[in-house]
Amino acid sequence: MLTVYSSDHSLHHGVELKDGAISESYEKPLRAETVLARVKATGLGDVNSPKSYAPSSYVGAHSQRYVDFLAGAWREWTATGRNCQALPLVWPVRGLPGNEMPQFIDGKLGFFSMDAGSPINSGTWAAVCSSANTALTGMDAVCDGARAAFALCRPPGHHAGREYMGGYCYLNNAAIAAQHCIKRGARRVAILDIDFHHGNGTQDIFYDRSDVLFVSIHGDPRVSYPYFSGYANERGMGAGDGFNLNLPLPKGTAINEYESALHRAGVTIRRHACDALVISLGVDTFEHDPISHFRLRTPDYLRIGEIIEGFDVPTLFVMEGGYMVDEIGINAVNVLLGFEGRV
Ligand code: Q9C
Ligand code: ZN
Repeated sequence: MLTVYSSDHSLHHGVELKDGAISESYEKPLRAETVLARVKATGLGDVNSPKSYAPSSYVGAHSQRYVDFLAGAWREWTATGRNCQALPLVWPVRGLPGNEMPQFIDGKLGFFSMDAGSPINSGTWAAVCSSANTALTGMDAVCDGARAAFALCRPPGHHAGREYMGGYCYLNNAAIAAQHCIKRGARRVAILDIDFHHGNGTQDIFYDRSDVLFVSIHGDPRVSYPYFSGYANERGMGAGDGFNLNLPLPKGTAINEYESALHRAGVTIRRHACDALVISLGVDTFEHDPISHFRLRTPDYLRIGEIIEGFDVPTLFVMEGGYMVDEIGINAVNVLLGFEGRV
């Protein structure tokens, strides 16, 4: 299958607040480079650069004012005389009114974020646009008739909501691709999120819609990030009631229980009778992932790809998380090889 990739992702290299100190983020450029190397080593298929899209292509999944904030954040931050990475430090929690967008950058950072996991530096916006354009280019290939495509996106996207960044994410690449597919004439799209973490941002964007089904398999939010969403009773609202399915699983989940959840997801996806399927492909479900708690092993990813192929829908794979860099390439590409029957 076609892979879409740009080295522009490396313009973004963030920091992480962890254990009371600041360090290099787990979400680093070597992740995408390792996946690309494995794509080439296995001969998965052609590797194309993303096409350019106007930032208006991101509106729909996101609000105009949020896209404007991301585009201008670094300039507004450095205009205050600071040259370090920008991180939010104050949030409108329960009990604070929090409805007014602040004018000053420090306030905007909190207004448009869910946590301090998405630092902004000089290259962030260029990398973020390139990542979204990678997903859009992959979706155009699928809309033009490809059985499948792989958008090797970085930074990831599934924690980014309609109006917020967080969890290493800025623009929601999978949601932007799904929205683009609808805009190109699809009646129904499904998004299946197999990253270890709940795809809270994707859920947020489509929660009140019936045209885009969202299904997520993830670590139980009672004990895993993002903690405040991903529970089974979140089923959608209004027209979207019944079009959001969360399948939380306990810490330590291995392939047998994971496969059962994947088959449950498949039943709901088939019932949706969609024109296209987007897979939020995180491989932080791996047994040795440094920040996650499932126990999937390298051959299990081949099986996951085989099962997804059986859903029988044109499919765009969008790279999300996975932080065990040594094995991120083999695990992610195993899903794609499994999909292609190369097992
Ligand atoms: N010490 C994605 O996988 N940090 N984002 C959790 C770990 C946030 C993960 C705390 C993890 C975000 C795309
Ligand atoms: Zn994740």
